[in-house]
Amino acid sequence: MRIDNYNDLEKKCREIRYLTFDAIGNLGVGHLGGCLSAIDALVVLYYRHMNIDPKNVKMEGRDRFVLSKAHAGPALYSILADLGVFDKKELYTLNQIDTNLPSHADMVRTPGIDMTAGSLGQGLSCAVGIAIGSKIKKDNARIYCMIGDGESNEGQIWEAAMYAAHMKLDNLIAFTDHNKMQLDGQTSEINDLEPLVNKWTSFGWNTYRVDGHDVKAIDEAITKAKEVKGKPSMIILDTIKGKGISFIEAKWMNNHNINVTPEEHKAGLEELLKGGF
Ligand SMILES: Cc1ncc(C[n+]2csc(CCOP(=O)(O)OP(=O)(O)O)c2C)c(N)n1
Ligand SMILES: [Mg+2]
Repeated sequence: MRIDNYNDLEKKCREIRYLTFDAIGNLGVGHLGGCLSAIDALVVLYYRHMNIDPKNVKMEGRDRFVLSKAHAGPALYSILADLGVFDKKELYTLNQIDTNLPSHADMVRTPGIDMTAGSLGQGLSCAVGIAIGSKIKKDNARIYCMIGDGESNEGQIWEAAMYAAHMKLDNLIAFTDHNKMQLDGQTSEINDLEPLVNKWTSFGWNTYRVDGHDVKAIDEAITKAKEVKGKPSMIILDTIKGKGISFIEAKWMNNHNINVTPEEHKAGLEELLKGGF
């Protein structure tokens, strides 16, 4: 499960982009922009850092991941399928009647999902609660969470931020997928987050800001964050909404939840294949 070198991690990112785009393309619609921007960090996390057992997803003391921007569920499902938590064939049931893979990640429906989310703003609070529980149980688990930049406009994020620092949750490492776009506009125009590093730092968090498509930079930030004592850590990922497929990236102003025509599906897969697996 663990991938030791960065070339292979980059290759895994391309494979996960392929699986995710294929599943959404097969359905014909989905949250492509925010899935594709998140994939590199999710891959680094799952293939290098998460202490989980894909054969026993409820393992006591395992690390947890809360995908607070749960509309990126399809990206996480591709990773769980690739790790063998469930069959890759299930990816092609995405968001269809009776599926185990709804568009938004749901712990009741999908093996390997640690928390249900979808109502933006709530997942970080859940992660704080899980991190407190883990401290009480002394099970040495790490709790990871990913929020969006648009999601960071929710007040509840900042309540959770304040309380995590108050509780000195050094077992909590969160990411902001800072792709600069939300559902229908640019975060800088809707409710600007900057200076974002200063905000998290002043809320008492150990904070990094890295290129969210650079697997080495992401890996180094997580590695450093794991060593920090007495504070939670935030890793702000500068990302591109729709990263990895040129014509989806080009629609950066409008690639949040979009239709994929059969022609686009084919063209996107071809482009991803050219990157090489
Ligand atoms: C409380 C709440 N309000 C609105 C929505 C609808 N919604 C889903 S995704 C989204 C935009 C989120 O933007 P961002 O956090 O930047 O996500 P990303 O760009 O990574 O897709 C919105 C408004 C929601 N899921 N929950
Ligand atoms: Mg965004």
